[in-house]
Amino acid sequence: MPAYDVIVVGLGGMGSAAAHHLAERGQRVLGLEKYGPAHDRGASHGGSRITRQSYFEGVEYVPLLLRAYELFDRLAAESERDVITLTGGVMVGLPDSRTVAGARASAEKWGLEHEMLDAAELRRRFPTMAPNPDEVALYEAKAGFVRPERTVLAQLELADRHGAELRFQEPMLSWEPAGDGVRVVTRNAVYTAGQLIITPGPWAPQLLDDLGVPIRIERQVQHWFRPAGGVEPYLPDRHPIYIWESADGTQVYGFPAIDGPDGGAKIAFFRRGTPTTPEDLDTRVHPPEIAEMAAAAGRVLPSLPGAHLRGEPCLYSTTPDEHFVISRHPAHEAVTVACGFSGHGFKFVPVVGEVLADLATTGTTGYDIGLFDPRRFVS
Ligand code: PYC
Repeated sequence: MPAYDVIVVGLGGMGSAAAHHLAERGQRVLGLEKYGPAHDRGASHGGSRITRQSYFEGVEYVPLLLRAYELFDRLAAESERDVITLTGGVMVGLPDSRTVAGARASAEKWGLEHEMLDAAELRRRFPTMAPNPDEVALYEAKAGFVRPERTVLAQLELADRHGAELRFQEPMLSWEPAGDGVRVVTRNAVYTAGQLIITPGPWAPQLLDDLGVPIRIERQVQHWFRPAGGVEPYLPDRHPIYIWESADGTQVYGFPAIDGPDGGAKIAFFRRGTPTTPEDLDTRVHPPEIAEMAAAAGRVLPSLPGAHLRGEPCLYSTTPDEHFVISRHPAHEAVTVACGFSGHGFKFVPVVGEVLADLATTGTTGYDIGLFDPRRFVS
């Protein structure tokens, strides 16, 4: 009999969620992580990630989001950590932009509470914002932000509380099928399990090469500015999260000043990443990047770009269609994979953990994950 029911490789957002759900279900879980708990080498750091329900990326995501909201609340209660805050949020752009029209399609399909605001109303409600006269916004009160590092720590803590064995600084070197299960090799040991879950984050090209999914690892920079006009209008009790698509398709996204007057307000480009690998990541942030971000920020929030307080690169793992990959491995019954979250995955963390626990324990899930099948890239 294998020593574990399930080994989870990669304990970032998705892997720590899977370990938590599996351990809670009474599975014998081993979690392996290359670095330390809630490290900053992958895609689960930077203090905040947007959460929202009127999802412009596709109506298919909404049932998962509704469940993720429930699970974030449960995680907050069980871990006594502040992992989710609702500030309201606006999706801004031309009425037929992907950001606005897509968000509206999801809101209408699923009956989500929302309001459509014209430019004058957007400016009236949120005086920091300077829309062009032809731009509109979808406002939803239930948008806000989640805290990636706290979420990972909470999930690890609860996994541990439910009996998972979690080993850090212990990367998987290789795995192979063994009987009905798997054998996993690290520097320290050879482990056996009935099931393996691989949640590799930006190490997907190395660890899941055989999936045939062309995932691009991109360096994206998050910037924190001290608002030039004073921080008060940016405090979270009066400022929403936003995603703003300009007429040329450029999208920026940002947050209120969630860490108080001295922390600044975070803003970033949604896309625009440059290809990299986790090992080659350039962690410096260069003056032209700051200038480009300040100019884009100033176009939509003229009082935001005061002093640049800091910049932090993070890694996106982007699939060609920007939809996730979540599935049993097509060639290995004992292996389940989740990767390619394309910069918009963190808000799904607890529900992806639940789906992975379903797949590893029963081979199926009640959620519709057809959109995330890796075979869509294999002709
Ligand atoms: O999912 O809301 C999001 C998001 C915006 C930019 C990166 N992620």
